[in-house]
Amino acid sequence: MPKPLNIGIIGYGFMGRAHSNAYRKVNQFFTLDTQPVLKAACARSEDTIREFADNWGWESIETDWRALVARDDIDAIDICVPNNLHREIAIAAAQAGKIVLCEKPLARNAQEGLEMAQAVEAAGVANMVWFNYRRIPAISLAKQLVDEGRVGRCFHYRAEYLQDWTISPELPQGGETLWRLDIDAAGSGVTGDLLAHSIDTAIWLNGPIASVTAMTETFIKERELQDEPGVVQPVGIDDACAFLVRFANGSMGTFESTRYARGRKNYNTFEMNGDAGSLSFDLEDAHRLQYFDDGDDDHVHGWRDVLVTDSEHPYMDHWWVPGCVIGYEHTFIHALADFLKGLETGEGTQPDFRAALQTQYVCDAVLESAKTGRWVDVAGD
Ligand code: SOE
Repeated sequence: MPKPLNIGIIGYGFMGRAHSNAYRKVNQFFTLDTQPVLKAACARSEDTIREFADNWGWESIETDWRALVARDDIDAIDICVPNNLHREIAIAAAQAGKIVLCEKPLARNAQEGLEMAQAVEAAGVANMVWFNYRRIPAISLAKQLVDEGRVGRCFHYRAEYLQDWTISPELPQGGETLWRLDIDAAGSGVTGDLLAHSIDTAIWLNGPIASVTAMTETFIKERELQDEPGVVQPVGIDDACAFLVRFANGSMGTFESTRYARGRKNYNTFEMNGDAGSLSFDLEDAHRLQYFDDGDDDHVHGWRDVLVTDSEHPYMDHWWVPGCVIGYEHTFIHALADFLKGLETGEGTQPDFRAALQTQYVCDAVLESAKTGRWVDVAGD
């Protein structure tokens, strides 16, 4: 019998649902010695969290996260609330001896992230940030190919993360569903929300980022508040951000993100070009990895379109027969399976808070460079 791990989740939105689904499914598809138990769900509104808990099978509810953290029957706290609450909850949970799982980005800025990393390390509790895109089989395969030397010496890394859902000036900011547009809740706009994903993937595949130069733009300068109709306030977030980087390994990178790319819904792409080969990925075609091998014979030199659904591919032996694709929600199941395995072996799972802090340092450097117009060296531990 797997050992129960009692989970207390805080938040019920997009990520509350994605994580709940992972807790429910992980033991069906992965053989593990640990079984997450959906023990308690927490949010301020009793009606809302009751409905959420009933839908997903959470055994009990709380309306105060401090009460959840104080419960003896909770082993792990999962933070799925807006970014401004991550720090306080994570530190309290760590001090209470709980395992801490946190939705990305780790925090609003590196200072908050550092305090969180120090808290989990001081308490000696397991921790992970849900940078789920690492767990897309095609991206995990890209990592495998990089580690096998198939890209070789990397010259270029290119990432784009484009959406289009904030173009309307009528869209309000703040409140329960639009906190990503509120600078106080989110900490930044596309930099912390979307580019954090691109940066996490880039560091994983191509190593640390040494310095950056950036520009940001806020296209809609003021918006009504969702919670106070008629009240209009300046917009503090970056609607779009583009930056250049120098990686520590000598390669150069370009990153671009916006929520104003009409027609782009969740266009999260990267390309790497090395002396031995190239890799290219697009989230809107997530089961494919494009690979160019310079070692191929001349007469078949060309990009390979690898359909990443075979049992030899990362994670795919847990799913269906070759050719049957999996989806977005599976990335959270993979992250959870890796986390539980890391707990069982004592080896931990990446990215933990300390690793996710490196992404936070890059985000801070990007925002500073956009303000000063100068190249900024990325801070580090
Ligand atoms: C923003 O629209 C968002 O929901 C991000 O917050 C998620 O992290 C991203 O993966 C999908 O887009």
